[in-house]
Amino acid sequence: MDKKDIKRSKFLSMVLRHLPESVGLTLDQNGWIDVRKLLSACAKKGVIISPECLERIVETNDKKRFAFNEDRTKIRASQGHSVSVDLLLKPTAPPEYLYHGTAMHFLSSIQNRGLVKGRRQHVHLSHDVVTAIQVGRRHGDPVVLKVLAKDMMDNGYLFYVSDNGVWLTDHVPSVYLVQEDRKGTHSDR
Ligand code: HQG
Repeated sequence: MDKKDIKRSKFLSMVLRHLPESVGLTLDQNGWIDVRKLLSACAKKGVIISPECLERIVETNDKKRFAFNEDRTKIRASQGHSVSVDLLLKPTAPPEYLYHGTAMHFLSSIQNRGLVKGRRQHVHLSHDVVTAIQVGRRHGDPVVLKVLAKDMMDNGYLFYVSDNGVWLTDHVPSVYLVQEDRKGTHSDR
C-alpha cells in the first residue's frame, strides 16, 4: 500500500471507528455505512477516494481493517470502534492463551485494574506474540501480557473474534495475566 493509500486508510479508520459525524454521517447499528454516501462525504472534506481506490484499500490493508457487505454497497470497520455498534459477533471459544501488547508505563495500572477497554468497545487481544509486540510499541516500550483465555472462558468470560481475526473481550482481570519476558516466554507472575 502506498503512502497516499495509508493516509486514506487512516482517515477511513477514523470515520468508520470513531468519528463518522466528522464527515456528517452516522453508522447504522451494526457499523455499516453506504459506500457512495461515504465516498461523497469524504470528498467534501477533501479526501478523494474513488470506488476503485476503496476496493484497493480494502483488499490490500495490512490488517484487513475494513469489510464490504455481500453486495458491496456498504462498508464497515471490522473492529476497533469507540462508536457504539453491534457487530453481531458470536461468542467463540478462544485458544488456551491469547496475547495483549501494551507499554511498560501502563503495567502498574493494569496490575491494579486488569485490562480495561477504555474508549474502545472491547479489550483487543491477538493469537500471536509478534502482533502483540507491534501493538504495544504504538504506546511506548512494549510489553507482552499472556492472557489465560481458556481459564477465563471456563470461568464464564466471553470472547469474540472479529472478521479480521482480532480477539475481543470485555475485561481481563489481572489474575489472568502473565507477563512475558522480552524473548516471548513467560516470567514468574
Ligand atoms: C492500555 C490496533 C492502563 C492497553 C491494534 C493499551 C489493536 C491500560 C491502551 C487495536 C489498562 C489502550 C487496539 C489499565 C488497558 N490501565 N492502561 N487498566 N488496560 N490499558 O489503542 O489494544 O492498527 O485503545 O494496554 O492492532 O493498543 O488500529 O488499544 O495500551 O487491535 O487496526 O490502554 O488497535 O489496531 O490503547 O489497540 P488502544 P490497543 P489498528
